[in-house]
Amino acid sequence: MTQADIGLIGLAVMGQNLVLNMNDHGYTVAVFNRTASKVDDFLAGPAKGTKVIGAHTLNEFVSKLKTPRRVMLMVKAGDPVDQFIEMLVPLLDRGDIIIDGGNSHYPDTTRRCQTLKSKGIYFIGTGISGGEEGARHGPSIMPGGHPEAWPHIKKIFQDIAAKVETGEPCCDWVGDEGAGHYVKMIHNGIEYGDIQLICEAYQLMKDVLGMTSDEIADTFGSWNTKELDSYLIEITADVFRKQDVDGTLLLDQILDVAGQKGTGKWTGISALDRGVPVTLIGEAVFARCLSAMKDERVQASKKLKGPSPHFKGDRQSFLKNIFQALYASKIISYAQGYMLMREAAKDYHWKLNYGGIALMWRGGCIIRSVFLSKIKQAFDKNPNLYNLLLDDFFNGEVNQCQTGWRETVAAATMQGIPVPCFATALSFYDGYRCARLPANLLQALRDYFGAHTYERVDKPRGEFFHTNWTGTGGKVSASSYSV
Ligand code: 2AM
Repeated sequence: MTQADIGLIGLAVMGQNLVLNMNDHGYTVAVFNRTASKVDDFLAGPAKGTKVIGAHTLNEFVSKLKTPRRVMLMVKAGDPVDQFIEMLVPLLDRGDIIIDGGNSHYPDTTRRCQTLKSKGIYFIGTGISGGEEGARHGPSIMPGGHPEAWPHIKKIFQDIAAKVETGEPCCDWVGDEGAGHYVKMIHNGIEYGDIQLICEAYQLMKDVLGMTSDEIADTFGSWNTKELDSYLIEITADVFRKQDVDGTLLLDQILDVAGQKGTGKWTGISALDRGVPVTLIGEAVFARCLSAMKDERVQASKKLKGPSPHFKGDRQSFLKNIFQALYASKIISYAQGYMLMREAAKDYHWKLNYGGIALMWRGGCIIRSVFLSKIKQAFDKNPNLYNLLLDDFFNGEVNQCQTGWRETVAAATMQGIPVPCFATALSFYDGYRCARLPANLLQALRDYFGAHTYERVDKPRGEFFHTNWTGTGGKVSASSYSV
């Protein structure tokens, strides 16, 4: 009987395409799906003529697998993953491997690692990015979990992953427990930021410069040959050329209400939990929330006054400024994302390979870009690089873009155009490079109204002082509780 190299459960489009991708690379894949008819449809349709083996029960599916058995789940995140794990465990042996390739939240992956370890089953939670196309022809794959399982899946995963120009696969071991899904979550958060930055550039081009869709398409097309060379900029140019059935621009018919599935929000929550100022992704999530308040915005637009956009000046230099604002803000966003990964790695005792993560994102995934090679190079040069902004290359790039970036934020503000991500990136930059922030006043106020105490510049860190600001308060500080 033919023995499958790997089994995959969940024949939605991502699952199907991964199976076909594995098949192309010479692997025999067994497949199963809750709705068994989809197995037959797949075998008679997209998988016709391949070596894919169908199974109609879980027992049959497991019996087709070589040992150690490798079972990949591509089912809806949440309960379905736990349900399948529960059904699979009695059918598997010690040393077999379950891989969750869905968009699971990383704490679930960590929990599953712990539960399965006690049963002798290895577990891997892997982020997979690149959409349907990526899954079919080479996604970015970010696996984490039990490292003992990695040698058993490394070859398959690296074979099916996207490759960079040098031939390196966009897949490497990320770290223990939920590290793979954590890094995928950060990828998605960064994707929220990248998209919002593009949208802010679009609004300035359209509402301030009054550019036509063809002009905007050409501009993004030319940006795609420069430092911003990336998948998202490339498809943006395409979008500005896509006509609706009646020959008008399709984009103009699309409602300005953003959807979201939660990974940007999870990134923001993780940033707040760890106290890391990932402001750009936060603003990108809130920008989607604001867009979703369509009816309220329509009402407010009739009442709330502001300047009407108009443009005087040199159009080409304003466009260049927008480019610089986008590029500099993007650098800030990635620096912030990396700051968050570093803190999470500290909290969870993960050893993350930061250059490797840039390489995994370099190809195959939605945020793929030439820019990520520069991040890889920065970490190759200095694996202990504390912040991307401190790398000479990125420091130089931000510096070069600074004037255009400031001009863009200033012009947008004066013209009444919202640029939450350009602006928050600039505020972060100015805050990060500020040796003395006004938080001395903040501490004074907290001590004034709540006796929360403060540290002094002329005393060692960790010594706390309280002042009786009005002369009427007591001497007792509130250090025994925090609000
Ligand atoms: P289905 O084809 O039977 O709906 C993506 O939705 C994949 O996850 C599909 O393969 C789907 O199976 C599976 N899925 C969704 N919810 C599920 C559940 N509660 N139990 C098992 N599989 C589920």
